[in-house]
Amino acid sequence: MKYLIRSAIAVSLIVFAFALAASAQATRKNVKPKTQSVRVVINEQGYSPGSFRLRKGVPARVTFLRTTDRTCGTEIVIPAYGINRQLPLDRSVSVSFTPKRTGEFGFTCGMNMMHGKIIVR
Ligand SMILES: [Cu+2]
Repeated sequence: MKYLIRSAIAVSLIVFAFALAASAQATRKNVKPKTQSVRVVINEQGYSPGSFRLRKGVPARVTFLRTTDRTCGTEIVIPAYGINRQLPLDRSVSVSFTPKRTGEFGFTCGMNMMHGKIIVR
């Protein structure tokens, strides 16, 4: 009888430990990052990366760096967020916004000739 009780206690302790570990993992997965940041370089090939992902509801900082004078990417336009900024050569320009809706949102140069994509999940 004593043996049975001891094994029952041991088994429930093990189950409890697993349940604790599982819930800790679930909590970690649900924690949203406070900010997110991405760097985009404008070189002779265009935007690099040409598309990137952002999480909805998390303040984002996207930094653009134009490293060439051979493209027309001297301005960055993100219509969905009302962003339109000059990109001086070799100078980082950061824009900040919080993605409110999921979906795909384009960014372009000032003449809408170069194209990139923001994917909000
Ligand atoms: Cu252009």
